[in-house]
Amino acid sequence: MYTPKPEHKFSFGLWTVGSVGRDPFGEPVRRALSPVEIVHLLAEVGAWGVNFHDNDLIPIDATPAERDQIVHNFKYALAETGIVVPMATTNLFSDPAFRDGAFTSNDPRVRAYALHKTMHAIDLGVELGVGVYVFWGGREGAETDAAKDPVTAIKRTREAMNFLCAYVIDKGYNLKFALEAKPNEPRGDIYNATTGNMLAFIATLDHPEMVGVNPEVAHEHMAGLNFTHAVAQALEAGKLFHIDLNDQAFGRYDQDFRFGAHNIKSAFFLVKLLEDYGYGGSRHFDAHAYRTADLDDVKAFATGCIRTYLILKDKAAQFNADPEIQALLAEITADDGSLDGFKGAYSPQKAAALKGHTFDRVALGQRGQPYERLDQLTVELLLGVR
Ligand code: DIG
Ligand code: MN
Ligand code: MN
Repeated sequence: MYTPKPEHKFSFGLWTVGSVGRDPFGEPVRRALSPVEIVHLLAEVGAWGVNFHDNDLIPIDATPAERDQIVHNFKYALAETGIVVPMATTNLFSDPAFRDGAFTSNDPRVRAYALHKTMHAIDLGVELGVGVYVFWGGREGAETDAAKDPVTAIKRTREAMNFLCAYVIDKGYNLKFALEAKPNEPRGDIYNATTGNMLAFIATLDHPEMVGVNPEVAHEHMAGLNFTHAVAQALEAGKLFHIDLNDQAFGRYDQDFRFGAHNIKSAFFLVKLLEDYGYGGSRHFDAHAYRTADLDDVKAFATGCIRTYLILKDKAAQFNADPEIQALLAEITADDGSLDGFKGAYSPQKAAALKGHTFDRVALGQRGQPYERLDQLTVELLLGVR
């Protein structure tokens, strides 16, 4: 019943199931898997797609011959398994060259190198058939605002994005950009900290139509925000080009937990939103197994991400078909049509009539709503007793 199918579009980055379990306080605990091994692992757990940073696939110091061999072997594994490559991105955060950022670095040589590296990574992504290119500015930030004028940082980011949009247009690539926000870590503060910031920033670009967002559960939770509301705003604006699914306790460092592992209720409302609105993009799990996991538990992690999404998809369908829940929603949103004349676009006549209308304010304040009953029914549905 919860078996993944290609049409579910479940994808994982090479860096997710390939995580060796390194953290700021500990060395790797698992053997590094090759991209080919990861493709086969993802096929085994029923994934549809695999994503990568340029250097997840091609080591930063690989020779052209080594690059070609790696790409050849990767393409062969993709052909063998039927796994596709829906998204790619650039690692602009690991190499020491990016210690003070990439596009926002105070060093113009680093800013130029970041564009150089990104163009080559875009070419590689297009060669492998990606349709979405993600930008996560992990080092685009500051520990002291004495070092960088935040207005200058915004202008540098815009200059880089405009240049790269123009590159994609010039090359005739069929590619969309998705900007991923995070409030902090690894920098003390990261610019464009939330999905809302990114939506505002996109509107200032030369080609905003090419650029959307890639919201991540953990990153909005780190900012103390309701992830479903962030996704709803992106969806409503036609800017939800990709999504990073995982889980995260509020007020913690970026935990990148298995989807639904911490807050099943918020995961439910997110899945309900995506399914109710027919989101057609990847369901990308940007998460990794606990450091305590061995390879079998890594596979259980990936399977768990998928199963939880499918179970919650089923729960959302149950919610939409539950007679008691739907009756409450009908009651809550009831409209007798008596004020229909005031709805919709403005007109001077409508404004005059509305200003002249008499409201019983006291009566308006006396109406209660059965939200406790509704939420309890939702909880009981999630607990499997409805
Ligand atoms: C971190 O959440 C970032 C990187 O993993 C990657 O650049 C991006 C794509 O999912 N998410
Ligand atoms: Mn994250
Ligand atoms: Mn992410």
